[in-house]
Amino acid sequence: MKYELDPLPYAYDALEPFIDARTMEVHYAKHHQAYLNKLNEALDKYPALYERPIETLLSSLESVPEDIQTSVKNNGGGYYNHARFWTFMKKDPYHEPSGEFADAIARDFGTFSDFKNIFSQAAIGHFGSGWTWLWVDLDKKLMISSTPNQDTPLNAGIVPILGVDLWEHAYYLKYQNRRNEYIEAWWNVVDWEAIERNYARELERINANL
Ligand code: MN3
Repeated sequence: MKYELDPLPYAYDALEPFIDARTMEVHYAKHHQAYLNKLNEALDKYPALYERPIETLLSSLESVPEDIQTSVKNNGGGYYNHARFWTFMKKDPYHEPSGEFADAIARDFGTFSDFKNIFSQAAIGHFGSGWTWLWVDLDKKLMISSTPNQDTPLNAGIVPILGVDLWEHAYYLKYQNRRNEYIEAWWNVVDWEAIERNYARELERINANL
């Protein structure tokens, strides 16, 4: 079966005033949809690949036929990155992490505010389009890194637990070229409960593979 878009888990205007409704609508219904359409178009030549979970497809790109590898990397990456991105946000979230995840932030970055600064600097400093991610390494340490374009960290065996879209289409309508203001506003809609669950799931996955 072809890949499909999950419904956006909230209304287009749910993240106002931090992320405006028009941006959310264009971002989901046009950009995310276009990555999906192009991914399916590429896979139409090799329909057996539809059976692979998207994570598997992207983490083993070398096993994808060469003539569609670039398209799967770019459009499959765009499809996966955005599907994750929507779930990292919600309306009126708790504004600080708690529990084990909060302890890990303190251990690896210092205060919560230190963590946000380091992550924001990585996102603001990333040249051009891409994503900044938070993930857990094999020593269970929290790590921050960025990828260009629609590349995913899955290629390197990394499953991100949080990430922010740095493409101008994510913020240009409201913030124009002011990526720093967009990132500053974005923190207000990060769903820390979801990120805590992602963190717990990653620890389980890492423990299971050790
Ligand atoms: Mn985007």
